[in-house]
Amino acid sequence: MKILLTAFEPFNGRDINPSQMILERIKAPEDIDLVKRVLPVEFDATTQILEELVEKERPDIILSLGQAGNVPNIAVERVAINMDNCRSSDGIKELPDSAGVTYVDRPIIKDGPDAYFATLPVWDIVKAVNKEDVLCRASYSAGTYVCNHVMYVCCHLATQYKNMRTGFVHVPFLPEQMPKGMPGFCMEFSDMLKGVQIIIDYLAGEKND
Ligand code: PCA
Repeated sequence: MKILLTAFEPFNGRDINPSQMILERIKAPEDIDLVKRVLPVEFDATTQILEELVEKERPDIILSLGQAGNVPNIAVERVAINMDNCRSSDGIKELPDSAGVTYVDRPIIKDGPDAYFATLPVWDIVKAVNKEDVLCRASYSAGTYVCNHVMYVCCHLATQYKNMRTGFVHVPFLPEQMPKGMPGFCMEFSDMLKGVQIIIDYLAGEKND
């Protein structure tokens, strides 16, 4: 079995992205071909990279990782929506992607479905991680930035490559990423890494049962 694991480069002026740090340290389970790829935080480039990677590697599973703050838990995303949107929810600020591109309410795939659901077993993953005392929850929004974009593109590809399943996992802030003096949620790196390794090991074992 082949698993494609993706993560993201740092973005928004930060110098680390824990999703990339996790990807670098994840160990391939026995008998699993684990292909790793760090993606730029760019809408258009990720679409092309993923299309080419999937065509070349033909993975059975794509698991994508990214970072999202404001929660204390690992978040297993259930839904990706057909929308790229760089605008903050108060309508005031816009965060261009790392290529300088700003999209507002733009469909990812013209005439694509409004949403796709993750095709990996979200509840099984959530239970497997919590069982080992790492806080993990299902999430019903991956946002509208490049993480949601990647999840949507992977779900769309999974409709073309019928044996391929895909899902997305957000990890929270690391303690050192927290703005000084501001209350908020974060998670130790060792817990994030443990949680994602549990997910990979679970997916590797699942098909062998
Ligand atoms: N998080 C961003 C993009 C890259 C990342 O790690 C997001 O949630 O869209």
